[in-house]
Amino acid sequence: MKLDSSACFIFFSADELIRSNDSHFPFRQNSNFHYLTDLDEPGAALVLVNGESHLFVQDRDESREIWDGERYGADRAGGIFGTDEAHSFQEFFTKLPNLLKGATKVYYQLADSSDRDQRILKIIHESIPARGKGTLGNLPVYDPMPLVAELRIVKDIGEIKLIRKACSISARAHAHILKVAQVGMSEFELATELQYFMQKNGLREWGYTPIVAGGANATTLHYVRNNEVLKDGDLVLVDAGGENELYTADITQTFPVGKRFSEHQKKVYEKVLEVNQAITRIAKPGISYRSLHTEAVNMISDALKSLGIPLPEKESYRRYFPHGLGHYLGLDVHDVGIYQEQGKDFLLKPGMIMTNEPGLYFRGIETAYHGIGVRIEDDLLITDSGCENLTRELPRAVDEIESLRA
Ligand SMILES: [Mn+2]
Repeated sequence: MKLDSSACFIFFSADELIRSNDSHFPFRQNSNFHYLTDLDEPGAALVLVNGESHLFVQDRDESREIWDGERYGADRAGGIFGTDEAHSFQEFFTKLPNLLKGATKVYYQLADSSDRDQRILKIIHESIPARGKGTLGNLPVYDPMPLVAELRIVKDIGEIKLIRKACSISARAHAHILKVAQVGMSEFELATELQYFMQKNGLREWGYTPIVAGGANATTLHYVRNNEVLKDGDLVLVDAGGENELYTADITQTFPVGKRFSEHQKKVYEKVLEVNQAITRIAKPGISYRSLHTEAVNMISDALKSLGIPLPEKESYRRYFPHGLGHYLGLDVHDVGIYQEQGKDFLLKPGMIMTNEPGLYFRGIETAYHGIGVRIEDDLLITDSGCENLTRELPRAVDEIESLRA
């Protein structure tokens, strides 16, 4: 990645979000801001310009800290987070004009906060005279996202270590609920069993809203109500993962609420598992995500035919497999990164992490499989020669699952 030294990069922390009245959602830092600073406070900004880094943080304030806890403050933050300068966030908009003086372009993500956009665009506009008589027009503003995504798409050793732990604990949490799920339990109670195991083993937060979908609820791809009762004879689909220092796992398993799969459920499950396992065998550097997706589509189409489902058109499989094979994984569950570059497929490289999540869903169509939804999702780290399944501690075979359910 080539960076223009006269560019000025501006990044903001996430804002706190109100849940109800005086109560906030748990604070979750903006992923880019965390990636670039490691600072997990709200009310902060980072400016990179002229080869220097400037961090802006909340002031120390005992009257607020008594409610919300200790803050770093500018005096300490520079040393802790390794920036060249640290300032009070109160001074951000008064210091920005000076920082912009030698800049020829600005990287700032517009439309994240309209209030912030207006203040920054105003400062950019007002900087015209300060940039000298040869200046005409505003500094151009670019989205920093493509550049940051280019950095984030390949994980370094430290990041892989964090994701490996998130994946391992989450996989074992899934294995745990294979043992404790019961007929008559609510979907949210099962989510809590999973969360209990994760938290007991060191993952504090979900990486995304968990999906616990009994029976036909599994055919709603983003079912998050999780408020129904698990019934004997149904499958339950659980898509959930924990976060380790903001890096998340993303795992889905599907298993019988009772002791055994029905014949129809088992057929569907085994077809999906075959696809999942085939992808794990072939994922490696130098091939594209798209080619893996195409392989999955071909296998799913063959599977549907062998289940006796007519596929009159080329795209008919989409009714039963409406999503992609997977996505990149990292700080965001659907992590940043491109899948195509100038019309060409982007090729996998060592250090990239992607999910492998084929599924089959029988919704709204009268077949013998009506109401069955199965997804099997693992997290694959691309290595030098192939891939490593980071979530392999979760048993997948029908007989393993049935023996844990018995
Ligand atoms: Mn996923």
